[in-house]
Amino acid sequence: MIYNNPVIAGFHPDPSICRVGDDFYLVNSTFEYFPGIPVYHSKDLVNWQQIGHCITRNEQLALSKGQPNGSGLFAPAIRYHDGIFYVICTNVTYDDTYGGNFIVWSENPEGDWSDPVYIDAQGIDPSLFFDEDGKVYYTGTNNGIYLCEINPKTGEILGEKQYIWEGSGGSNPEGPHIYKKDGWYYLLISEGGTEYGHMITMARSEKIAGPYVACEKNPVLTNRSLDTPVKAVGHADLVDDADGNWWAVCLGIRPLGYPFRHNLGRETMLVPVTWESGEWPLFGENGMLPLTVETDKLNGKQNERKGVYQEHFHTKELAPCWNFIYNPVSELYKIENEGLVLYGNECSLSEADSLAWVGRRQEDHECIARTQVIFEREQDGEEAGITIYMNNLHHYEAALTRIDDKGYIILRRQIGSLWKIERQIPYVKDKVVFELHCSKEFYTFWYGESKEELKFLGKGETDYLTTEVGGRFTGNYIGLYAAGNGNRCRKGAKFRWFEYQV
Ligand code: 6LW
Repeated sequence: MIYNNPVIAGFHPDPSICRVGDDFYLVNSTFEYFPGIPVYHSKDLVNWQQIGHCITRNEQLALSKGQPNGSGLFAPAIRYHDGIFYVICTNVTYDDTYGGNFIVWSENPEGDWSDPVYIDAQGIDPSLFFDEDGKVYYTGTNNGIYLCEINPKTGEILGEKQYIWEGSGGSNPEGPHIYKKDGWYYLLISEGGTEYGHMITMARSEKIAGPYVACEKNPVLTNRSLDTPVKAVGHADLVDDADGNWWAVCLGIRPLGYPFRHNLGRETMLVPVTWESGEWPLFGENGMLPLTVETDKLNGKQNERKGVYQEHFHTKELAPCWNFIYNPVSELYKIENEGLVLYGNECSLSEADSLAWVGRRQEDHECIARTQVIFEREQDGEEAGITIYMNNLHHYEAALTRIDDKGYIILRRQIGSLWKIERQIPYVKDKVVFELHCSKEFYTFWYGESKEELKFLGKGETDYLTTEVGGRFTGNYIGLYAAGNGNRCRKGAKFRWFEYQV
């Protein structure tokens, strides 16, 4: 069969995977977005469905504000042992918000997951290894890779932390995972940083505490300096299938063009692996990951991405594809049977703070999003609309607003500290349909009373809403929002429906 990477499109970095019988489960990092740590399920490794999140309750943890795309939930790892799923992760905070490395666990991957059990261990990118003798080990990243024994239910560290490998000389040795095979302990890590120099390296030892000897073929997987459409390949996790074939998931990016800039974030890729007994694993095509993979080790067919995702906000809870920025504030949103109502607070979109904002990932370079919003504007400055959002300093939006007591539709673009209202069109009606066309070149906005009669509003270059221009670890979201820009909005903005079309 032939499949195309990514297997999970859009902002889905730092994947970790485990298998239980014929079922695969995968988690990703989510940084400042909530719910945190999505859990995906697959039976064939190429078609994935989201079945929930690990962090779904404000009481579980608080995400610290003010460091867009660079704080919050970093790389997680998922493991299964004796009927229990464990997810270990790091809540990176830069203020007095409580953070650090923690474990959540559940007997059911759909959740609910436990409250975090915090671990007295520094650094990021924790992982767990369940050894055959019943001992459980924590591997971590803190200026090198270290190991210690741990009780995974209490988080208690049971013994000394010891460094086991510094990597092969690349920058940022991180993302460690340990596997036991054919009498060897294999250590897999990432090096080179999560950008264009990213690579996977390995070492192995007859004892879990080492000494670890590096694979002479390192890096075992990288796309650096290669003419391939997938770049920055790294942060991998190995898994075998029920037939004994080996695979790896990893992150990769699909830049827009040249010079390389990417707007969808780091996405989850699938890598075929050959791992003969007693040998080192061989990844992809001679250690390179192609965009399209042909393999006789998988059956079935990869789902088409073409189609229209329709949302009518009829369910009591938002579908799992919808996220908030930071922990949600309940009075800022309500689902009523006729839609999603957002109550704008005093914040504006350019503030790294809790907003009346609900978004879903842009997963495709070429796609269309549309929504109908009803918003009775009663005071100057309040607005509601649709935004393509990298972070609080990099976004374009079309909105209903009120200026000098008159109703308008505006198109605003913010790129860093520069922002401008590109268009301001008198519009007195309270109801409007906005349409956002996404392409590799432009984000183009349209408006009208119905989706059949739209007028051109304006556009902005895609290049300026990319990680290389203004982002860090996340990808673009298509957001629905209401903002009071200094005052709380008098009325809620009602989003009747939303469509995402590829
Ligand atoms: C993550 C590190 C990395 O913790 O980027 O791609 C960091 N690898 O392992 C944030 O995603």
